[in-house]
Amino acid sequence: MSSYNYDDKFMYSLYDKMEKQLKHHRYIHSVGVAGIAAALAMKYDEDVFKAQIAGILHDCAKSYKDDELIEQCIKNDIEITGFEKANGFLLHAKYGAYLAEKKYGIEDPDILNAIRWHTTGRQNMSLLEKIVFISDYIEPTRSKASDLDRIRSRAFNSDNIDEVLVMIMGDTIRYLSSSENSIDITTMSAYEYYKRKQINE
Ligand code: DGI
Ligand code: FE
Ligand code: FE
Repeated sequence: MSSYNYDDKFMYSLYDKMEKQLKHHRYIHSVGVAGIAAALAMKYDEDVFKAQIAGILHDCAKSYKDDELIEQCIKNDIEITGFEKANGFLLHAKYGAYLAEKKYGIEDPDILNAIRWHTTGRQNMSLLEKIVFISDYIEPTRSKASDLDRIRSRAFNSDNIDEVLVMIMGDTIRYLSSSENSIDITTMSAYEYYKRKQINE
C-alpha cells in the first residue's frame, strides 16, 4: 500500500465521479483500463492500487471539447505547445492530470504523470506510466487497432515491458502516418527512444 491518502472508499468515489463525468462508453473504457492496469501492475510488480486509480482517472478530461481544453489550459496557466493548440484533443491528457490533482485530490506525482503522458508517451517513462499507456491501448472494449491480439499476448507474457511499448508506439505512428495525421514530437521521440533502447539491449 502506498503512503498516500488512498483507501477503498476513496477509490469507489472516483468510479462514481467518473461514471457521472464521462459518456457511458468512455466510462466502460476507463473501468477497463483500471482493471488491465491493475493486472499489469501485478505482473510487473507495481502498486496495484495506484495503477487502478491512474486507470480510472486517465481520461477524466475527455468530455471537454478541443476549444474548451485550450481555454481551460490558458485560464489555469497550463503551458500549451503550438502542436497542442492545433490538435486540442491531445490536451485531455495534460488537463486531465491537472483535474486529477485539483478536482479529484490526487497527490501522487507518478499517478499524475501517468495521466499526463498517457496519449503521447515520452522518453524515460516510469513503470506506472508504461502500464497506463499500454492498458489504454489493450483494454477489452478496444477492437480497431491492428495487431491487437499479439500486443495483448505480449503485454501479459513478455518479460520486457518496453517491447510492448515499442509495438504500440510503432503501430500508432504507422496509423497516424497512413491517416495523414500529424505526429507530435513527443510521440515520435518516445518511439525513437524506446526503439533504440530495444536494439541496444
Ligand atoms: O483517449 P483515448 O481515446 O482512450 O486514447 P488516447 O488518449 O491514447 O488517444 C488516442 C489517440 O491519440 C489515437 O487516435 C492516436 C492519437 N495520438 C497519439 N499521439 C498522437 C496522436 N494524434 C496525433 N495527431 N498526433 C500524435 O502525436
Ligand atoms: Fe486518452
Ligand atoms: Fe483512454
